Parts: sequence; C-alpha cells; structure tokens
Amino acid sequence: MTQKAILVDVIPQDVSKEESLQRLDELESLVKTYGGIAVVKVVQKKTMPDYRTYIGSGKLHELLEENKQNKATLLIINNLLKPSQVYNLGEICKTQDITVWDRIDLILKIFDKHAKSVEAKLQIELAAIRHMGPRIYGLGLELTRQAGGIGTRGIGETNLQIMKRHLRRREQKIREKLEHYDLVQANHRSQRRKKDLKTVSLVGYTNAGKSTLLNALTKKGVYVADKLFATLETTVGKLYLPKSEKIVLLSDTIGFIQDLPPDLIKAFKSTLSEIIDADFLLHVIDSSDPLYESKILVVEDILSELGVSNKPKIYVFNKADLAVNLDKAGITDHFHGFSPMFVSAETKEGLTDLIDIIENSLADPSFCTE
Ligand SMILES: Nc1nc2c(ncn2[C@@H]2O[C@H](COP(=O)(O)OP(=O)(O)OP(=O)(O)O)[C@@H](O)[C@H]2O)c(=O)[nH]1
Ligand SMILES: [Mg+2]
Repeated sequence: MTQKAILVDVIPQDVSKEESLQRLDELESLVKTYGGIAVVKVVQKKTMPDYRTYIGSGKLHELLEENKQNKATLLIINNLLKPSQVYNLGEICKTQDITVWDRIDLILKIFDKHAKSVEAKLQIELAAIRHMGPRIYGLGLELTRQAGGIGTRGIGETNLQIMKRHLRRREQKIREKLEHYDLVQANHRSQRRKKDLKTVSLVGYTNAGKSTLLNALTKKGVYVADKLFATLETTVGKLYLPKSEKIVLLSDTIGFIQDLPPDLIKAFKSTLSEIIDADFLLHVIDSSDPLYESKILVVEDILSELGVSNKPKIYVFNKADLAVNLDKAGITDHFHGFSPMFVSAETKEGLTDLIDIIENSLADPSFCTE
C-alpha cells in the first residue's frame, strides 16, 4: 500500500522562492522513490527551529487537525533533526498513528529498499546506527526515562547504556566485515594497476544521468531510473579508446544529494573508494535542471569531504537534449578549468567528443593523478 506522507521543510527567512520550491520538489521525489505519496506539503520559514519539536507547535497542531481528513501515516521533516526532536514529535503524532522521520531517515529508508549487495546493506546499517542510534529499534528516550526512575539509580547500567553498548558492538562488527570488502576492492584495483588499466569515475548529483552515461559508453546494462538513488553499488565497465586502442575502466556509483552529514558519507567509504582511487573524475551534471549550479557545489563539497577535491575533473553537462536554451559559451567560460562537455547520454549526442577528451586526458601526464 502506498504510504501517505506530510512533508514539512523548515527554512531560514532569506531562502528564495525558487530554492524553497526546489527543496520541496526534491523531497517529494525522495518520497516517491521510497514508494510514498505526498498529501500535504508545507514550508515553514523560521529563523530558529523549535528546540523541542523542530517545527513550531502551532503549525504541528494545525497539520494534525488537517490530517484527520488526509489520514497520512508519515510526517517527514526535510531537515536534520536531533534525536530528541524526532522523539518528541513522534510522541505527539502517535495519537494519529503517524511515524516521524527526518530527511536522513528517509534517505536511509530508500537506501535500505534499494540495496542489493551484502556490502551495501552493511554500509547502510552502519550509517543508520550512526544517524538513528537506539531509534533504529523503534526505541528512544523512553529508555532513559525508565532507567531514571526511583530505585534504579546507581544499580549498574541503565537500559540506554546497554543499548548504546550493543550498538557500539554491532558497529564494530560491521566495520570488521566491511574491511573485508575494502581489501577485496583494493586487490581489484592493484590488479588493474598491474595491467596498467586506468580508471575514470562518474560522480554527480543523484539523477544526473551517471548510469545512463555509463551504459551509453560501455553497454554495461546498469539500472537506470527516474528516481533518486537508483544506484547504490559500484559498477565498473570498459570503455574502448579508438585512437590508442586501449581500454579504460569507467566506474559508476551512488549519487550525491544536499544535506548529507559527513558521517553518513563516510559509512559508504567502501563504495566510494573507487572515486578516491580514480585517475580522474567525470562530474556528470543535469544541465536541464535550472538549479544545476547549486548542485555542482553540493557535489564539490562532498568530494572535499572525501578528500578528493583536487582530483582532475571533466564537467559533463548531460541531458543536453532537454536543455535547449543552455548558455554553452557562458558555461564553457565559467568552468573552463574543467573542460566542460555537452552531451546527451540518451540521444548519444556529444559522446564521441567526450570519448576523445577522456582519451587525450589519459594520455596527458600533467592531467592525471598518480
Ligand atoms: N532526456 C534525457 N534523459 C536522460 C539523459 N540521461 C539520463 N536521463 C534520464 O534521467 C534519469 C536518471 O538517470 P540515471 O542514469 O538513473 O541517473 P543517475 O545519475 O545514475 O542517478 P542515481 O543512480 O539515482 O544517482 C533517467 O530517467 C534517465 O533516463 C539524457 O541525456 N537525456
Ligand atoms: Mg545511477
């Protein structure tokens, strides 16, 4: 059954109308990707979120009143909340059987739904432990309360401490298991290096068309969908370079999105290690998206988090077939350090030129990293 959701975005006063609409649209796409449907969408302009419930209590009660008709079962706040705020909201919304998630909870639920490999599942569990803590088990601060009751003080551990210890152990165990995957991947990479195979990694905002481009360039058959986070695993395909008659490996992986906490990104380290080790990056941009520039910045920020901001990059402005009025000259000028290319992975326009520049870049020792 499709779950009905109430979406709330709390933004500072100075956010533009365009950006605020785009934030809501993105949240709605995330909800759709999860398999839900937005029945109410609200933007609350607030300089300081409410300390207890994040959204203001007046707005919250208004939403709950309205929901007597809508009967949504999810309340999703498009921000990063404190565990206590999610808990407090949950307590208030319990009366209407509404579950409360913040933006990261939703992203984690999507990841969880899409993950196929054991490795991806482990990484998601690790990220969830870090973000949700005891909330993972549907348990929250009530544990602290119980433990704080009369008679329990001073008698060994509280339930919350037991839970935290359990989570720490689980985290440790996951980390150990992930180390195994790190080793396997590191091994693959060193094999490739021995064979003198270079790797180019596709990076970009989610839904930019990375997997479509990988498929167009390598016929790899990666899953493509008009969904956010269609890809969670890393896929490597071979691209034939006609001039040098060599092969280069192209790797596609998870897309980025705004407001991802660094801890969460780090949980995906083993998936993202392809990016870290690549000879250079193709930053794929959806040029039909009016807000592509701010998304470029989000991606660059995450690359910096990963410690790869200095890796050589080519900016690939994809979906050129949809972006008819694109100011190509302006973009070429503005991003000249990143050799902007205009392509359509869908119609294959511009791909020959892209392959050409990949080939030239690989042959240029001053361009590639060690
Ligand atoms: N018109 C048009 N659509 C495209 C193009 N490239 C990709 N798409 C569409 O854009 C959507 C997203 O494409 P994907 O290749 O799944 O995007 P991605 O960057 O891999 O996304 P995630 O894996 O979700 O991060 C799909 O519906 C594609 O068919 C293009 O050049 N033109
Ligand atoms: Mg993809």
